[in-house]
Amino acid sequence: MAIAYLGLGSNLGEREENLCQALALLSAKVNLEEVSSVYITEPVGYKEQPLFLNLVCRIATDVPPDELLCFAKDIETKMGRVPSFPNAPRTIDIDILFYEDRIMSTQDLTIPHPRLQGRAFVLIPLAEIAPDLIHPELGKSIAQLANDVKGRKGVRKYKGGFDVSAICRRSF
Ligand code: PH2
Ligand code: MG
Ligand code: MG
Repeated sequence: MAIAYLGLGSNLGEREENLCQALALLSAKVNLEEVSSVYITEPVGYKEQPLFLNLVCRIATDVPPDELLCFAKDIETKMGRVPSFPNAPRTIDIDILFYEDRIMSTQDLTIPHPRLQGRAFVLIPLAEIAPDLIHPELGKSIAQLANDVKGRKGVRKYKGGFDVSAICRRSF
């Protein structure tokens, strides 16, 4: 099975519940292996919006990247996300960060995620569960990237990780 890392974020509605529900919905089709702590993070890009809750997770799956993207988008839609402007507030965002050490780009999907190296809200949670993972294009570890990234002060731990097995037992 392939190992992939996903980044999740929510800044509308019941943010913690949204993250939990998205993980539960993901676990219907992929094996949820590890989930980081939840971080409260200042919005990057468009600033005039509520604080985000962010986390990352590691999954194991036979679902190929393009299908995984469709699955993630379906969950976003099911959870009430409506199309808006880039960086707009959202009930849930699910991004594919890495898929094995695959480097690929199509119209809809670029892996590794093209902006992750500049995002403390991704790198800090990722460094918690995968510090030694090497970015296949940059040749640097996640620990190094997280250490060097700007905006670290805007990312604070909010609560410890969810109980993965409890999440997978939940149904929505
Ligand atoms: N997502 C964005 C843009 N800005 N800022 C934070 N703190 N967290 C996010 O998840 C986030 C963001 C676009 O997906
Ligand atoms: Mg995103
Ligand atoms: Mg997205």
